[in-house]
Amino acid sequence: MANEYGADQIQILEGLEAVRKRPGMYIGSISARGLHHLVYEIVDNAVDEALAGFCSEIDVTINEDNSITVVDNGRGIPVGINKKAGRPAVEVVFTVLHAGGKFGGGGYKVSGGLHGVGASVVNALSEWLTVDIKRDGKIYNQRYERGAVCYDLKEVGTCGKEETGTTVKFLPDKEIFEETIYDYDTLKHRLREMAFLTKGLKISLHDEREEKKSETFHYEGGIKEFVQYLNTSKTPLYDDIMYCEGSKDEVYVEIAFQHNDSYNEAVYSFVNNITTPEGGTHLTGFRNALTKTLNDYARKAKFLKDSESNLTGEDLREGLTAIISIKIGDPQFEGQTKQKLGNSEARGAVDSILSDSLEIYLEQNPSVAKIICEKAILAQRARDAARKARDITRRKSALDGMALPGKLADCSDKNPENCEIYIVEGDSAGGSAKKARSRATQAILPLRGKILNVEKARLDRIYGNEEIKAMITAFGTGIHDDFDISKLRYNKIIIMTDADVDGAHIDTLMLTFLYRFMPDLIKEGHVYLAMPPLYKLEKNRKVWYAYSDDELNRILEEVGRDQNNRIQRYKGLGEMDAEQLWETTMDPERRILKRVVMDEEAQSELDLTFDILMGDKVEPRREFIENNAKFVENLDI
Ligand code: TSJ
Repeated sequence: MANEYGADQIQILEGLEAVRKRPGMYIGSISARGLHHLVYEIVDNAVDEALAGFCSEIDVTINEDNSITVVDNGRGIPVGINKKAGRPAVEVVFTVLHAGGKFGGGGYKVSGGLHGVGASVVNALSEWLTVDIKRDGKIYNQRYERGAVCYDLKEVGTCGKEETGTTVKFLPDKEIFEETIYDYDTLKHRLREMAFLTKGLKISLHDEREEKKSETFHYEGGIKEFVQYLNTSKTPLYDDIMYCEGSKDEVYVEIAFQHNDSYNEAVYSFVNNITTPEGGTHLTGFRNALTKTLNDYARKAKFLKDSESNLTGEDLREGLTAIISIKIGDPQFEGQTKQKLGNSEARGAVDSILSDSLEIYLEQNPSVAKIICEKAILAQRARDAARKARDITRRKSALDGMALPGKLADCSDKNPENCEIYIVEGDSAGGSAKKARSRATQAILPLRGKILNVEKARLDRIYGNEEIKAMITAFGTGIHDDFDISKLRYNKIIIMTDADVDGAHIDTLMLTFLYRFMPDLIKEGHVYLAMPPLYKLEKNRKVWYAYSDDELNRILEEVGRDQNNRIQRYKGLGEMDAEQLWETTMDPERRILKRVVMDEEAQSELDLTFDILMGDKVEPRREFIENNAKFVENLDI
């Protein structure tokens, strides 16, 4: 080693050794999540340079060996001797823990934020890391292995004087990480978000592995374009995207929003470019300003009469897509997961900046103001109607004890532990299922046609829907605040639909309803999908059922592909008689069920996966199950 070993160097190695011993403490996890964090950490440093006004482009490459290269065209990390450490500043950046912001040149340090742990942590957790700096017409280079300096910073060439920038290349350490393969889409998602949050900054991503890919994200409009992007598949209620920015009490605030014709609120908040899913003071400030300013306007413009009550925040945020992005010097995070912003000055800053601009905007754009107020007034009415409908159902169930839906063929066993309910698509399949079932323990509830998409309907329509009302009363648990899982009347809720596209769509709609209104049923593992067979094969008076094309081929291999084979393709449950339906899909001894589960690792909560459960007597389907166990249905359509 070229450099001399003093007390300082030993301390440094001890510091980075602590990172290697407890990586989770510094990057959260050693799973794929932590692996990707390494990239964000390095990119954050380059974004800081952009925020300081000296960098316009960042290039990220996943190399063939899953190492990562990040290049920026900033000023280049300083190479001069840092007085305190007696080493080049760049070496300090990569070898001293928490050295990130020590010599910052003003502006906001993104990397000081929520998971900003500094480049030295990335270095400590990399098999190797190299840095190349172009500055003052020279190119400098240094290499590290598992955090240790390989050689002193050296000059390796020259370049044009105005040519400046930093290149960092690193290979995550296989001794540390459980997963070392980078996922293109994960990086793409975060880099696009970064580009939206930093207007004017151009960020490119390249994949140099087998399937070569490349994309560039560059938004002059910043978060205004972010809102436009989020509303791409929606129908905006007006053309403008409201935008404002400003600073107060050393908090820089940027807000963009636009309403669409849906009923969902999609408000995302960020602090120093990091998402705050649990909100905090900045979100509170946003909500206060929006509610107060719009109510003041609605009264002044006589959309609300003196006798009428104020529009609630919830009403005003129906169909709202918004981005709130603030930059703050010393963010304080609170709550159990330390993800909720606590700085009180952020509340005031967001509130006053939005209130001032929104008031002026509404005055100048009365047609937009009118649309927003009218949408909220409709939402208010729907909410009142929904409350009344809910009160009626509550009173009903209190009076009649249990008024079960007429279409339900209930089971006779009254112990929920033994009972299951089949939700069946269509009256005719429902009829077969009623004949086929085991009366003691299996209840049948036929549903007519497609069920309501609860993502696209207001509460009053949802509560008024016959199919949904029937399910709610049959399950017995109530919904939302009234939900009580101990009242569940069936241990298994089994959705049984045709094995075709329409059936899959109905499954999705059903799961959306259950996920939104009774998520605990899914969390506690009470929800299942039935698996009807796709084919029936008859030969010499013997019968086989196949649940996939692969399985059909396998059976054909076994029994021989003779002329006299009779293969029937089931197009729907209705084509099976009661006996066949029992044998293939409902008999607990022989059926296959998929249990719907929430995927803990998945990025979105809405990702549901399936565990597959089999009847006891079926052996040859194992392969099929292995092939399908990873099936994921994304409900966010
Ligand atoms: F994190 C990191 F160190 F690995 C890293 C830093 C990685 C990458 C890709 C870029 C950077 C980085 C750092 N780009 N630009 C900078 N800028 C500075 O460090 C810098 C430059 C000049 C001055 C100055 O005051 O003259 C100050 C700073 C902090």
